[in-house]
Amino acid sequence: MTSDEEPSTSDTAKVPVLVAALLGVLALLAALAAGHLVAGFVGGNASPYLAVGNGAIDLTPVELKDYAVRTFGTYDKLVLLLGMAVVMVLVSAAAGVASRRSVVPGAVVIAVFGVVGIVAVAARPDLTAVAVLAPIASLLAGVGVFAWLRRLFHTKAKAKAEQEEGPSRRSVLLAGAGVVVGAGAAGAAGQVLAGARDAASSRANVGALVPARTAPAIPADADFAKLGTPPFLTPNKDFYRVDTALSVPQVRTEDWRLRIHGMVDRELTCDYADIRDRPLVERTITMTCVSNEVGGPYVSTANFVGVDLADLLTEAGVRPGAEQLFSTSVDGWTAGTPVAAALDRGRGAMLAIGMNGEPLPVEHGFPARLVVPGLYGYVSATKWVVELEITTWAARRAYWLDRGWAERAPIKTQSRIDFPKGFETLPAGKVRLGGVAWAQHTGVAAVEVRLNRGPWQEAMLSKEVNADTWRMWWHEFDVPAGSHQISCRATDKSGQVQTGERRGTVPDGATGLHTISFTTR
Ligand SMILES: Nc1nc2c(c(=O)[nH]1)N[C@H]1C(S)=C(S)[C@@H](COP(=O)(O)O)O[C@H]1N2
Ligand SMILES: [Mo]
Repeated sequence: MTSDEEPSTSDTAKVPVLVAALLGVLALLAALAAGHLVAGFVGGNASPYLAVGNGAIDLTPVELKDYAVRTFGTYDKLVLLLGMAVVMVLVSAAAGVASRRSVVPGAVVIAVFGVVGIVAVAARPDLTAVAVLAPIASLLAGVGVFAWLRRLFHTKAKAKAEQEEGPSRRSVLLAGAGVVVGAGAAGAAGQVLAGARDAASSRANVGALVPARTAPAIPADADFAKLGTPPFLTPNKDFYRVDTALSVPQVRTEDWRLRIHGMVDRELTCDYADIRDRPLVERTITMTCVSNEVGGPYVSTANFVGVDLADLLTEAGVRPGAEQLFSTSVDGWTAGTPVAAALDRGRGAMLAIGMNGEPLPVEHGFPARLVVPGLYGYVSATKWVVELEITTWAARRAYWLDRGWAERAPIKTQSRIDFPKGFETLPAGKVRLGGVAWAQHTGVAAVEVRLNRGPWQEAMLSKEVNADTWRMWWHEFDVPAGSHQISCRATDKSGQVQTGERRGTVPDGATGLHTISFTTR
């Protein structure tokens, strides 16, 4: 008999350490599952695990966030969720062990988890007050299951120690297995229930969004996809995605409202029908993220369908002195756009509801988002948008501003080499290279390339679709065997040549020339 099982006075009979740890983990499982089940009724994003993860993202210091994105790329959120899971399992196991003498330490740890969950859910602007029922269910299930299982296991240990008849080994194991099965069933039910109420089913009912004014057809020579550039229009599934949402906000058209207020003559509130029943326009626009490194992938092009932001704002009547269009997403994320850019009809800022012939995909902001040609997404492209406040720069500060990014951020002229790939080995002789360039709102006039720091040579450009979209380019060099380097640079239609000065993405977008190395033999 180990000292762990040493019989002593009544309630100090201890279960083995591993069993004690398992009790903590089972209680955690029950808690998460109960929360997930209730979230199925009150809104999927109320699931405490997701809510805590979302809260963690908002609280994460910028340096750590940048590190996570750099290190894990688009897996950063998965890594966060897994990391949270590991920490929770370890803490729960430790709590179980700490409770070998008394139920109190474990119950306290579970209660603390519960309170963190309640705070995280209550802090989510896209959830209503009933949503806290989910973390409350977690708390109750966690403490309840822990106390119950612990009592069962400890009674058994004590009976064994005192060589008395206690609960059978079988009933104790069954209780543990029951918790696992019950948690699985509750979790799955929550998933199904949330799925039935999520945005996808609402989106499936939207039907065709037929623009009154369609965008000009994309000419066949608008890209060099056959050579290796991206296709001119990015399919929705390939369109880059950048947002702070761990779980995609689920907004149904029937629940969506857009409120326009602040420095306006009359407040407006529109529902989905109000927007889709207007004459819709379609525009081909290339969006870019300020976090795109030189040569990076966060740039894509789509046909957006929606209404002119200028029309909506003019209906509300923008008052003199207004500077900032402060837009808010259902998940609380915010962006600040110059009012002048939103009102400028020549720019064509939109409240978009469609993308490439479909309703907006849920990840891209369904039911509605902003798209402002020529401005980086973080200052213009609010997804799941629910509020437009007309205000000043001094009155409101948008999400990324307190995290080191600039107040104004027009997209910088950039060009990228898509082929050959960096460090590729090719046959010596004629080497074809190509890629994309963008200078939104001014337009790309030329792309030049150079081999091994030689003279700049002008590349062949694809047909221009409009000044707000990217242009593809290609060129050919005669290359002897050896290792080589190529760079590209774009010139916009105002004659401005893309700067070669290397700067990082913070505070207002990276600059520098995309340069790659390859070998020929
Ligand atoms: N609600 C919300 N909208 C958002 C963001 C966000 O984090 N949350 N990110 C912005 C940023 S930084 C960019 S670049 C664009 C990206 O839009 P996409 O994901 O559709 O490509 O959305 C913008 N809109
Ligand atoms: Mo972005």
